[in-house]
Amino acid sequence: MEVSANQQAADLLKSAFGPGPAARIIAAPGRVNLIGEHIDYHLQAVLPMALERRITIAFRPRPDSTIRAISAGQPRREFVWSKGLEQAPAGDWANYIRAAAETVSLRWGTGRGIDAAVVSDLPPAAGLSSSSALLIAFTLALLDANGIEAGFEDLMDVLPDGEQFVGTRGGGMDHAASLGSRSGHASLISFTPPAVEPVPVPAGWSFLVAHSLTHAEKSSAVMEQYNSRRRAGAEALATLGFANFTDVLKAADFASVEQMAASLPEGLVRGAFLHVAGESLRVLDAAAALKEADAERFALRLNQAHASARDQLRISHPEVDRLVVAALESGAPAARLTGAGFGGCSVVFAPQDRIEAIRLGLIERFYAGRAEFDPAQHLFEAQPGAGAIQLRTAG
Ligand code: NG1
Repeated sequence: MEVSANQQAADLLKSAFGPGPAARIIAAPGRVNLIGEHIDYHLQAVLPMALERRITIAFRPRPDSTIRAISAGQPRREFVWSKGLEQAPAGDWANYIRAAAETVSLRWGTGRGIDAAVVSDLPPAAGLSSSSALLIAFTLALLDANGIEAGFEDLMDVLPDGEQFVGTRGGGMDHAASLGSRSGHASLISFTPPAVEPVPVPAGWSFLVAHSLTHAEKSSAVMEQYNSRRRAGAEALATLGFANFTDVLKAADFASVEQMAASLPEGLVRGAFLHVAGESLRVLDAAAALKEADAERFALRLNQAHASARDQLRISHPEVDRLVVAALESGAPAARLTGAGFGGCSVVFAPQDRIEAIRLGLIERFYAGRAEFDPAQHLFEAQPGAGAIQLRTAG
């Protein structure tokens, strides 16, 4: 019989830290972004969906302020929760736990620590937000252990900043999707103020997540690449005399965006402007197509988004491009890189009745002969899952 993630986490907790009161459980899912890359930090709407894959934490509050954590395949970590925590060395998973503790203490103060055990079925460094899910799950566990109630708005106020403890100056997409998604729905996320509009995924529409087998580890080099795209967008705004992209887009369409871009010098700054403004328009159109179940228009916007990420913002990777081509050649109407880029996964859009043929086509065209290929981790159908808030209410 398959052991549930909750049970696995509870068992790990007991074996690592000994028997005790019943474990409490918190789960936070990863997400796949359908469209809207590198625009959340410019406060433009994005369209991800939460996955049925998640980080699950079994935990017990402690009488003191020590935090102890264990995760399969990771070294055990322990520290005293105080204000102004120092970072652990780069790449250490303890940084996500420290980020959660620091996030809670900046807003609510320090409190009781926890013993915690983590299990995950989310592939790491794949652009599926495993790191944000870890941060969210620990934040919720610490709040729960201290009897603090925090709603979506409170959490959205602190989590994106909390993530910066680990080093990326990202936006709020991952946190909003992981917290506020609804099962069976994609999430149209806006940021001023943060809000999630659940949009039902039409019957017969499917998405495959396909890993390029190139890891977009948030190493300092990848982080610098990510942050440089953010700076390029800001520089374009400053050059054109706009305060933000919302002002750019007030009465803009694709043609006027091109016109504005023409006065920018050629290169990354122009590319970032074209990408961010164009992608913001594409997200709204793709969301409208999703609501109308217009698969052709939806696919067009996804394919355009990949071309823009590759050619304008330059965040793709040759292996991701090859994977996207393999998906299209296998009969998918659309495929694009998903997440921060520079490796990681692509999302493939396909009618349900073609999914199996596309999966087999990808194996033949892209994964054949790759010893590291593990279908369960690298090529799976994404089911639109519940966010942490819905998972919690469901008990
Ligand atoms: P991933 O793919 O999880 O590294 C990052 C950012 C998002 C967003 C995307 C690109 C973090 C935590 N996440 O996501 O906010 O900007 O890149 O669309 O920084």
